[in-house]
Amino acid sequence: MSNKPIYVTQPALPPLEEFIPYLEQIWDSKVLTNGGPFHQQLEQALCEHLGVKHISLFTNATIALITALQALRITGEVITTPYSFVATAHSLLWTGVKPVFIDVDPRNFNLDPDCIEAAITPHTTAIMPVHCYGHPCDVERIERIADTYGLKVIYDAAHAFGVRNARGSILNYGDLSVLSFHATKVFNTFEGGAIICPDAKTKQRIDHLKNFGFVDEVTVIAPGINGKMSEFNAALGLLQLKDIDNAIARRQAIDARYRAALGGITGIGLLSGSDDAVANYAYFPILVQPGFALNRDGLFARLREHGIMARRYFYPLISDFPMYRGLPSAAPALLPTARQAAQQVICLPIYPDLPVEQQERIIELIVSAA
Ligand code: T4K
Repeated sequence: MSNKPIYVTQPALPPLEEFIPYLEQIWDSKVLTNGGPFHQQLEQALCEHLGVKHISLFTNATIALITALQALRITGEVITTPYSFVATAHSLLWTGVKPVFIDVDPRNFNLDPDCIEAAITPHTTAIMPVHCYGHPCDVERIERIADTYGLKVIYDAAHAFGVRNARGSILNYGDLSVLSFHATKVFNTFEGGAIICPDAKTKQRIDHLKNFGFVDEVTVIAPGINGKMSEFNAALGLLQLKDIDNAIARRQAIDARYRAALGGITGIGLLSGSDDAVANYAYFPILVQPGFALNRDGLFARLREHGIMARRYFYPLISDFPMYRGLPSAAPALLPTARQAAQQVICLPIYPDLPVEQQERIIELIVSAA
């Protein structure tokens, strides 16, 4: 067996020869960016595939989050989770907004709806939850709270490509949702992202904001940014979309194998995901709890010694980074569940091309350490 390291993920890529005709079209037309034909086709194709009304493509999810906040003119304070990738909170600082961290739900590590109301102040304008690992937030409760207090909701849906509940796409909840198409995500365009929005007027504003605020050649309506996805990335996205169902099915098989093998081990906790959701199997987090022979970092080190480059997503908590830890809401005592999750979690490798023998090897390393 190869001794090559096994990473937490590896991007799915189409056969190179299938991409060449797309590149030829770009070379022929010389349209490289600024809303060209592939950009428009991918927006259309994604709306159909995901079951959403409007999409605006971006260079990455971080710029999309910043633009989403700008589009809705969010100011003051935004309630969010400390248990996420740092880009979630960074988007707030970039727009001059104060993040207010609250604890997470122990069942799925998403924003705990029970903690939202106590965090609302006269300065609160919005909630920014994350569908962590692609597991849906309690969207109905968040909607009720937001409606009661007149707050906007922007979902960081970076992990949630294709995820659905009984009513359809999870991306249709809230005022806006933001997807990531980064190389490490279920659906990738190398780098990329998107904002999903419910109405054409909001999409138009977002489209202006991602193009410096230009409305026409001589009119600029806001200090927008350059967030446009290029034709190269959009063309790749069209090709990637053809294989996405197969890619997710292969992830599902790995998820099932891990669950069957690891579910019964004392001291290893698994997140159950959501009952009624169509999942995307973006990540496979395990929790190393008291009762297991090694602590989390012990198991993490054991895996690394054997070339298994699992990751501690999300450790450290965002609220522990220097630019956040002075905030009153970052106090460790206020975030016990998030803190425990960050201390116990390891995300195991999961990606469509992960060979069965490697899956078995990872399982064996954990089982034999128990
Ligand atoms: N919100 C949330 C909740 C997010 O999770 C993220 C991103 C964002 C917002 C922002 O989205 P973007 O602005 O990125 O669109 C990675 C990704 O860079 C980041 O996109 C992702 N979340 C985060 C959870 O993971 P790192 O620092 O762990 O990536 P890296 O380079 O260590 O990659 C992990 C492994 O993947 C590597 O060990 C090998 C493999 N890999 C990676 C890349 C980049 C490849 O095989 N090929 C590749 O090209 O952050």
